[in-house]
Amino acid sequence: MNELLEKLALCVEKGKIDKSTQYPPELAGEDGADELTVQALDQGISPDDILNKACIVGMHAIGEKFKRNEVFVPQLLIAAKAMQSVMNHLKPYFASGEINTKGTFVIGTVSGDLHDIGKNLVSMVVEGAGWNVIDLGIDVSVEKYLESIENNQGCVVGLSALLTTTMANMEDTVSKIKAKYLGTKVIIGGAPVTGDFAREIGADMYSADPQGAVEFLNSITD
Ligand code: B1M
Repeated sequence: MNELLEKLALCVEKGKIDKSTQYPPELAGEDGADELTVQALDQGISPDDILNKACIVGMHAIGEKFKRNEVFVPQLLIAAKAMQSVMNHLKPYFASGEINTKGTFVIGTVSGDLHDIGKNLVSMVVEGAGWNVIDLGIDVSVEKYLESIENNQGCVVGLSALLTTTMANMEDTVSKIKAKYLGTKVIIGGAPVTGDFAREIGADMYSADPQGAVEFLNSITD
């Protein structure tokens, strides 16, 4: 692989945002994701390659480590920040259609639930995997999900819940989505949620972590 893209993938994985950031200490003073993305574009490396061979590679590596409990929430958050600094440069290419996303993922925390830290992590890791993410936020009503599905035909939907009490709202949301848009795939997650619960309420997938959601999404498109 191109040496510059390898370096960029490492910056995303390690959370090296730009030259001025002191984290991680072993890369202090070196160019970060921000500068390397500019250099890659200047060298004529395609935005598609920057996304697929650096950004996605770095986010995949950190996502796998998080899944294996080798790194924790702060490391995942800082990697997502580095990923965002790459995305800032790539945004115009998404807008012009020069880079195609893998699909659209609509995510939100279900009605009555205000917890968003886990949902935000899933959102960032999925975006880093090359998906267009529409984040509906917290306390999302069924109507808001349905409206977003209507406006983004073919999207995959993600629901997060952190309270045992709002798991009932998750069930209601899944059943109303399936009643109106049967073919729409729904992934659920959050600390109290389980695979058994997902099967019980007719969701297509339960994932314990962001990387599992990415694997499911990629399995749909592959
Ligand atoms: Co709340 N809270 N909280 N809280 N809170 C819990 C969840 C609780 C377990 C604490 C406890 O009692 N030990 C408890 C729930 C008990 C239960 O339901 N059985 C609880 C309670 C009771 C409450 C309130 C009712 C407290 C009160 O007001 N009396 C209240 C409810 C408000 C509401 O939602 N209506 C409340 C409020 C809050 C704060 C606002 C103060 C704050 C949220 C801030 C925020 O999110 N911006 C908060 C917090 C921070 C927590 C704890 C401490 C941490 C949750 C968290 O962010 N974890 C939590 C206790 C705990 O877990 N130790 C607790 C880190 C996060 C990365 O993990 O969200 O599980 P998690 O996400 C993981 C996976 O689950 C997965 O990926 C993530 C990364 O691995 N995942 C998905 C998540 N969503 C996914 C979706 C997917 C796939 C994977 O696909 C779509």
